Amino acid sequence: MSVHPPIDLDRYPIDKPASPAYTSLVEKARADMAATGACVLEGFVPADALPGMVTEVAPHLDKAFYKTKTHNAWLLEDDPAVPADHPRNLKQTTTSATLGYDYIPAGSGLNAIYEWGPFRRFVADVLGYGMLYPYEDALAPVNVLVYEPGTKTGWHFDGAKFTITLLLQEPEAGAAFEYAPFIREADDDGYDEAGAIMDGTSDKLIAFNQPAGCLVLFRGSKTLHRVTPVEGNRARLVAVLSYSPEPGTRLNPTTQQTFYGRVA
Ligand SMILES: O=C(O)CCC(=O)C(=O)O
Ligand SMILES: [Fe+2]
Repeated sequence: MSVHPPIDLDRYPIDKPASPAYTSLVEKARADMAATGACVLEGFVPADALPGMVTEVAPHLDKAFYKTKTHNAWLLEDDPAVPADHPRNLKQTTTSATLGYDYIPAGSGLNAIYEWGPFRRFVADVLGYGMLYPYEDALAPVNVLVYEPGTKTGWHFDGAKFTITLLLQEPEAGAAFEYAPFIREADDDGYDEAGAIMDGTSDKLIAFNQPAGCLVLFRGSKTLHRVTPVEGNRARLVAVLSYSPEPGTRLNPTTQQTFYGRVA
């Protein structure tokens, strides 16, 4: 039995990989990734499917890991070789909460998208991987980040090479996704550029408000990014879907503890 995933396949024909429409969709997405470091697909989930997807996760949101985390943008221990006001050690605060995969209901719309082969194929084609694999981890494969009013995610680079987010519920205001691509490269930690972004003097910053149903792909390990505080009364709910270029990827217990506040 296959559960039909809630994706607008007329607009995004990822179920027809041999079609010219698929080829041009992937080409456009790749060009956007190359030019801006991200690919933004509005209306990926049709508006009429979103309330149901929110209802599926809503009863579990109190199980998310609510915390105030202080970190630097590299999500590493501070570097004692440079001062506290060096970009490498600048303090960031993250107050968004993370719901682990074990609370995403089996058979939910989110899981239907995550498990659907053509979705994974599409993401791999856009990012240039021959194949991608689901995480084999109790907590990491699909998360929902809960941004209660006033909460935010501070400047950081992700540990994973690429990140996929799907907005389930928009806040009334605030919560801009701000990012600067191509900052950290294999041969460059990107301290100078990151410093300029964090002190507001860079012209490399791109900002947008992700509407509900919008899928975003970006290269999180090279892209400095944050989410500004949610304003108004409605929480921002965003799903994060994680795949790996290698089969069998799981988090170590320390990483689980850091991101989910527990080991599973
Ligand atoms: O909330 C978002 O849109 C991005 C979250 C994020 O950057 C992260 O969880 O690493
Ligand atoms: Fe991130």
